[in-house]
Order: sequence, then C-alpha cells, then structure tokens
Amino acid sequence: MKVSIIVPPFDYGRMLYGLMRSRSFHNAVPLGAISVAAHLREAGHQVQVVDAPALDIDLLGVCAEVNRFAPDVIGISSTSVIWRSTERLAPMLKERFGVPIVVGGPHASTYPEHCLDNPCIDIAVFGEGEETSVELFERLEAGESLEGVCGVAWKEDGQFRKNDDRISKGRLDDAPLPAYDLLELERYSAPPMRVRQTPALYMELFRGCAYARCSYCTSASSLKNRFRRHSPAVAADKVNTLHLKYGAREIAFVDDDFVVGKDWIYNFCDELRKRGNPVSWTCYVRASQVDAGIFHTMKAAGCHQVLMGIEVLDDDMLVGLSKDLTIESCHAAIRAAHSAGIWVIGLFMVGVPDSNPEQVRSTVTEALRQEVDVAVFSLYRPPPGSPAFEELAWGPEEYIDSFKLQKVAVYVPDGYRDLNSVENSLGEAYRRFYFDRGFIKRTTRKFLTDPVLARNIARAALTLGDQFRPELKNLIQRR
Ligand code: B12
Ligand code: SF4
Repeated sequence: MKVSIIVPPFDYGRMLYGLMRSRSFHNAVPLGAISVAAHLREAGHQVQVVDAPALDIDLLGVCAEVNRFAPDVIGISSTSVIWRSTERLAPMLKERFGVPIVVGGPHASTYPEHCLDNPCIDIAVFGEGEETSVELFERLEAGESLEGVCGVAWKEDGQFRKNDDRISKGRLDDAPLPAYDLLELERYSAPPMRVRQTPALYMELFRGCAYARCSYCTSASSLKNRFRRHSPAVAADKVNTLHLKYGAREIAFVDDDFVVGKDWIYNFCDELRKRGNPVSWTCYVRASQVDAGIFHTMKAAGCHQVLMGIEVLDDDMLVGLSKDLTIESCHAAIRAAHSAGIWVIGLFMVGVPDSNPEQVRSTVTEALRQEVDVAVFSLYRPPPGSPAFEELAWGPEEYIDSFKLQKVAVYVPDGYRDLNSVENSLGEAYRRFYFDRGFIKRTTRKFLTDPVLARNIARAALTLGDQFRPELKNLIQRR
C-alpha cells in the first residue's frame, strides 16, 4: 500500500516556539511519524512523510504534496496542540483523495473518541503506533474487519468501536531506525541554546519513563509498566548511524529520564567512546539518579548539557508532586554536573496545585543560589487524568484551546487570587532570575571564555529577533 503520513501545520504560530515559520528557532524531527513510517516500510509499504511545519507549507501545500504521491491511505500525526489544524485538514484530504484517514499521536492516544467525532476521520490509533499500524494496514489492505487490532478505535455503522490497549512486544533493539531519510534533514535542528554543533537531530532511545510517579505527568499513566530501552551497544550503533549516514554532529535525546540505573549509562558512554564519540549530545535527567561519576563519564562521551525537571525548590511541594527530590538533592546534582563541566537547564513550573507567589520567589532565589545555568519557567497546565485536570472539568475542546496562548494561565491554585496573578508570577520569575546581578556576571564570564556559547546566544537572539520581526516593526512604527 502507499501511505502518506502528515504532520499538519501549526495554527497557533510563533507562540509555540515559532515552528510555523521556516526561519524559526528550530524544527523538531517528528519522531512519532518517522518511527511509524519505518515500521510500515519494513512491512513492505511505500511511505511518504509530509512534515508541514518543517516544510513551511499550509493546508493546501499539504494537499499538493499528497497529490504527488497518490496514497491508498493517509495517516495524520497530531498532538492536541495542533488538533484545530488536523480537523480542518481531514475534510480537505477526504474530499480530494477519498481514501481512509487514520489519526495517531498524543491527541488520539488521549481522546480517540473525540478524533472520530470528525466525520472525515475513520480510524484513531492510541498508544504506541508501530505494531498497531503494521497490523492495521494489513487489515485495510485485505479489506478485513478491525476487530481485535489492539490500539485501534474506529466507526462502524456510525457507532464508536474501541479495541483493547496495545502492549508492544517488540524489542527496541530490533526496531528499524526511524525513517529520517524521508525528511529534508537540513530543515531540522534543536533550539540554539540546547546545541553546540549542527546539524543537530532529535532522537529517542527509550519508551516510557522508568519512574512514572510525578503527580502532574501523563507519562505516569500512559506508558506505565511499559518502560523499554535499547541496549547500550545498539543505542550507540544507531547514534553512529545518524552521524555517518545523515551527518548529525549533535543529538538531542528526547527521552523523559535518560539515566536509569548506573550500568546502562556507563555502558552506553563506553560504547560511544569505542565508536570515537561521534556526536555531542544533551538529555533529560532526574536529579535523584545522577552523581559526579556519572556526569564525568557522560561528559567524556560528548554530553555537554542536561535538562533537569526540578519544578519547585520547596521540600513540601516536591513531596506533593511525588518528585522523589529535595532542595538538597537538586543542589547536589547541579554541583555534580558543574564539576564535570556540564550545563544544567532547570525546568520549573509556576502555579502548581498548593503553590503561591512567595513560594515561586523562593524557588527563584534558590535556583540562583544553586547556579542553575538556564532556567525555563512554564505555567502549570494540568494534563488529562491528573487531579487538577479533573477539577477543571474540561473536555477535549477546552484542553485543545488551552494551548492557544502559552503565556495564559488556565489553573488557579488556592494560594493565588486569579489567573492574572498566576501569569504575573511567571513574569516575575523570569525577571528575578535573568536580571539578577550574580546571574548576569556568571553568564558574561562563561560567554567570554566560551566562543561557541557566545555564537549560540547570538544565534538565539537573531532567531528570536526574526520571530518577532512583525511585532518589532509595529512597535517601531507606533513610536
Ligand atoms: C520532544 C518533545 C517536544 C519537543 C519536540 C516536539 C516535536 N514536534 O516533536 C519540543 C521541545 C519542541 C516540544 C514542545 C512542546 N511540547 Co512536547 N514533547 C516532547 C516529548 C518529550 C517527546 C516527543 C517524542 O518525540 N516522542 C517519541 C515519539 C515516538 O512518540 P509519539 O510522538 O507519541 O509517537 C508515537 C504515537 O503517538 C504514535 N503516533 C504518532 N504519530 C502517529 C501517526 C500515525 C498515522 C499513527 C498510526 C501513529 C502515530 O506512534 C508513535 C510511535 O509509537 C513528548 C512526551 C513523550 N514522552 O512523548 C512531549 C509532548 C509531545 N509535548 C507536549 C506538549 C504539550 C508540548 C508543548 C505544547 C509544550 C509547551 N507548553 O510549550 C510544546 C508544543 C510544541 C509544538 N509546536 O508541538 C505534550 C503533548 C500533549 C498533547 N496531548 O498534545 C507531550 C505528549 C508531553 C505531555 N505528556 O504532556 N515537545
Ligand atoms: S520523571 Fe519526567 S516523565 Fe517520568 S513521571 Fe516524572 S515528569 Fe513524567
């Protein structure tokens, strides 16, 4: 069969990392779409991937690309964030090509029934999509019923039908490398502050999160008990292939929690070294899992930066979020990273349940004391399934709309007056952190001693300037 897999264009535009524009911060490799594509290709299908944000094309542009390929089935990869675009695209595709339309990705995984409310969407794939797609397309090709295909929901005589969850059986080691070759790779990177070298590509080595307990996170429910990962040698081989075959000089690993148990990370780093440390890399770590020995080994194998989900620097709140962290364990992890020369990007949340503005201030003070290199503060957006989400009593429509504006709060913890005060707290956190004299001094020093960093900051500023060019122009004209 000929299968087109589409990532629809962004309609919320530059509020979401500017991915709608070609000269944006970066385009992220659509790992879900190319992983499914690789499995379908292995099963004998011909596959096209149309990644609209990276190609910088609109809905009509997508139709033109699909027309060139003339598929027998169309798959759409959609988060909730881009659902509005997906629901406009589906009728356009149905009208022009008249083939079955299958939707997969985070929105279909959370809300399969909502996907099928769209009259032009025939099938929703929930959960991991590789094995499901192979089985599904086999059935479609043979014109057989979808009964019993795990991970699939569909419409039959106007009725919603849903099969059981799929528990993937395959070993990640045996999975084909995602079909990077179906993308125009020169269009992809990662944010300038996250990479030291380009070309930089996103890559995934694990499935699920081994910890899976943080109270606000969907990984805790979606892939619980299904944690899998590549063996260190195969992981290093695949990294090396990205370097040799696709020219990657840097990898941004997307896995939720990259250091699970010491053996794996030591062996992985060792395997990378045996292959001559083909790339520099960054990854997410949990502060409770790392120490100086691990960081020194990672550094020697090419890692230059880690992202740490710290969220709040308040011991009681960390317990409330089930983070298995304390102020002190975060500090120890940051010190250990710095001792190895690894940068720490601290990820923080503003407006989590039971928080208040004072607690955000003390988090910033503590983050500065711990010398976090870059701090990213986000507004708390309760994910479906979390207690705070239940409190909001939202359906899928409200959830989708909540992504429209990234700087708009959607949840008011008891310690805040209203949504506005939560948003103010976010602004204040950024101001306090980035205008702190100690921080400015430290960063300037790093800047002056590290030309790559200086270049990256300049690149980040230029791309950011480009992002907001229309706004800046308006501002200048108004003056
Ligand atoms: C890396 C990442 C990013 C990167 C790159 C995103 C990208 N475009 O690829 C960056 C940093 C840019 C990012 C930003 C954001 N992200 Co993000 N991100 C992730 C993360 C950690 C990994 C994504 C990934 O590559 N996974 C690996 C692939 C293989 O998994 P997958 O995409 O789910 O695909 C599988 C299935 O869904 C299915 N599938 C996927 N497509 C298709 C298509 C077909 C036809 C079929 C049959 C099946 C299928 O099969 C795949 C293989 O099993 C996920 C969390 C996670 N662990 O998945 C969050 C996640 C995708 N992000 C999320 C969010 C909310 C955001 C932001 C809105 C955050 C923010 N507030 O700014 C922005 C939005 C940016 C944007 N414009 O999309 C949510 C999406 C929730 C939702 N329901 O929409 C997630 C799920 C995190 C979460 N649990 O809340 N993100
Ligand atoms: S460690 Fe990260 S991915 Fe795992 S449950 Fe916590 S927030 Fe979710």
